[in-house]
Amino acid sequence: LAMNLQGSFEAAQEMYLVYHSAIREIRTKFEILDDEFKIQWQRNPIEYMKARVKSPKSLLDKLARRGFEVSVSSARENLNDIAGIRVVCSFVEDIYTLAEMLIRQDDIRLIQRKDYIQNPKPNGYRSLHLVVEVPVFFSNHCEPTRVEVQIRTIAMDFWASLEHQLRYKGVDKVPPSVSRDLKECADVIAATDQKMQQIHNILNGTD
Ligand code: 0O2
Repeated sequence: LAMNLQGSFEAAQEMYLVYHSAIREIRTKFEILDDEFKIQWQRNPIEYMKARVKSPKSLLDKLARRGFEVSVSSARENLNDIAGIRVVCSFVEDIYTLAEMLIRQDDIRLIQRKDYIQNPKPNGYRSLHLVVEVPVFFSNHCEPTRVEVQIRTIAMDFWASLEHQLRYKGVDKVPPSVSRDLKECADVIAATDQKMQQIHNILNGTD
C-alpha cells in the first residue's frame, strides 16, 4: 500500500482513518434522522445502509485513468468518492426528505448534487448523489472530509446491483438486447416506485 501510493505507510493509514471516520459521522447522522422519523411517523424511512472506503487498487486505477498524480495527497484532493455511503430508502419521497435534512445541518457543506432520479442516466440508472464535506475531529486538528452519499429506493438498488454485476463482473460486451431489457426494467421499476409512493400516501392520508 505504502509503495503503491508513493507516500509513507503512515500517510496511507491516516487517510483510511480519516475516511472511515467520515463515514461513521455521516452514518450516525442518518441513524439519528431515521430514529427521529420513527418516533414522529411510526416508521423508518431507511431500509439499510452500505458503506465502503475505496480500495487502494481502485484508488490507483481511478487516479491513473483520470491522469492525476498517483499519491495520497492527490487522491484526497482529486477524488470525491474515496468514502461512499449508500442509503436505501422505502419510498422515493424519503430520498429527498433525508437529503434535505442532511444538507440543512450546520456542519455539512454540500459540494455536489446529481439527481439521476429526475434525470436518469441513458441506461436507466436512478439515484440521488450528493458529495458532502463533514468535519472529522482528531486530538489536535480537524479534517473537513468529502463523502459521496448515494440515496435510492430498494427497487433502484435492486436494479443497480444487477447492472453493476453485468458491467464490472466479467461480462465483456453486453448485447444490445440486454441493455434494452435492462433499461425497460429500470422504467418498470420507476413506475412501480411511483405507484408504491401513491399507495403509501393514500394509506397515510397524505394524498
Ligand atoms: P463503485 O464500484 O460503486 O464505486 P466520479 O466517480 O464521481 O468522479 P461520475 O461518473 O461523475 O464520477 O460519478 P457519478 O455519476 O456520480 O457515479 C459514481 C457512482 O455512482 C459509481 O461509482 C456507481 O456506484 C454509481 N453509478 C453511476 N452510474 C451507474 C450506473 O449506470 N449503474 C450502476 N450500477 N451504478 C452507477 P463507481 O466508482 O463507478 O463504482
